[in-house]
Amino acid sequence: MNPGLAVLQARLGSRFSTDPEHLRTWGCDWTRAFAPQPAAVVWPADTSEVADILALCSHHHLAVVPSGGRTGLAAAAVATNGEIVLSLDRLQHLGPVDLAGRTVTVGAGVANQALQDHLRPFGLWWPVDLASKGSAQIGGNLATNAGGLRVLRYGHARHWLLGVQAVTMAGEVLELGGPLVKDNSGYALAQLLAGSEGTLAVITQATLALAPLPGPTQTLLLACPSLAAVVETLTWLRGRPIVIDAFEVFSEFCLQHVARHTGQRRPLPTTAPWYALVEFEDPQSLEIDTILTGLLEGGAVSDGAVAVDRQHSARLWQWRERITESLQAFTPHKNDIAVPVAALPAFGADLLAWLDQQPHPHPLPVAVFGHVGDGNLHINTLRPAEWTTERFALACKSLDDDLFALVAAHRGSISAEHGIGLVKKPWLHLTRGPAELAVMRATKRAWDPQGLLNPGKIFDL
Ligand code: 2HG
Ligand code: ZN
Repeated sequence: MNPGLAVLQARLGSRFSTDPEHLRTWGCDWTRAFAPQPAAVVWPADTSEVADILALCSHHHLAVVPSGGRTGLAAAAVATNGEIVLSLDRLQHLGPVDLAGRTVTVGAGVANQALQDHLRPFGLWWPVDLASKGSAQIGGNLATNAGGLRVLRYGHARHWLLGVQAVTMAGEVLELGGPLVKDNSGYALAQLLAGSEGTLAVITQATLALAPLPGPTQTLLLACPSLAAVVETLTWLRGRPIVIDAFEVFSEFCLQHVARHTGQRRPLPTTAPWYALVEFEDPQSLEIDTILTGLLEGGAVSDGAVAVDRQHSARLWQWRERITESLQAFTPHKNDIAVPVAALPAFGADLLAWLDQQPHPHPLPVAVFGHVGDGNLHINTLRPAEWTTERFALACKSLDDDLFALVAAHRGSISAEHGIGLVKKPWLHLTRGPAELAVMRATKRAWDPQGLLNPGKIFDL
């Protein structure tokens, strides 16, 4: 056994665990394709303890996997190989809200929802809005550059990051950026950590930029005959004098799963292959009914519902927000791809034609949903009950080869918002060139020369 484990245990006492239940729970995220096998889990109390632990692990050559709310879908927070899982759960500090600068500084372990609750009395929020907001933590939101439901209007987590306190694998505490709105002095290292998936340094605290809470909004659920019609609808709406907060899509197949899972009554009297869920700021100058009539007359929308109050809006959102949980029982193989928004109709047609070609008698059921306004689709392949996990994994691997080639052909990305982690690593070269990958590897070596921090994630060295 590595002697570093005994030293860690002696230092941390009950905040060190090798309990198999703890190893299983903290050793993985929402992905299920990799078996968690960490050596131990540690729960540091503050940044200086994170620094001590990392210095000690470096000294004893122990690899470390940083762990937040564990809601990731790319296995970036899975410890498969005897690593120490470093949980940020205890870094719960919620700093005072700086109203003049519209910033707040919080611990990495603060849950996204807890942050929003802290900000609401001030009429502010951190506009990274995730379906998993109850568990997902700010450190993880930043480390994965989380996207979510409002990227169309606000952008990814990276856009709302002013500074971080982060600890390198050598145990050095870095203060990168801070409440300065303008700071053009050299490389933006805090921004580099956003999306680095815990491979460069461990974020322990972040200073976040805040936005005013959106005013009253309107929610529309629209039925569309094709993915092309969904994009046409987006284009039409973008030509109107309205501010669109979200523009989401899901297929009839997804709707059926949510209906079965939640027992909700269908939202519209008619069915359609696709549905768009749209939210925009209440337009002062335009009647919502005028907008719906315009959409129905244009032909890209076959039916629609306007939320009459907040409860109705929340019910409409459930059709989109509860898709992931309603598919969970089918151990879905997940994909998260993006193409330029304008390429979505052509990509969608190719995607559907390709799905149709899959070998029968076992065409795999596929749920397609996502953030159309960002050109981002989630493609979840469901495992038929009679298929073994191995057979399913093999089939999905070969489907992924084809799917990612299609994505690359449409100048897309193999990971729009979930990251690369372990899951997408084999395909990164399809959309990132050799020179770019070489710079990424050199960057990793500069931050973590021993390669001990979240090893094997994004790429191999
Ligand atoms: C969402 O948009 C999440 O709901 C999860 O990114 C996507 O479950 C998925 O594949
Ligand atoms: Zn998503």
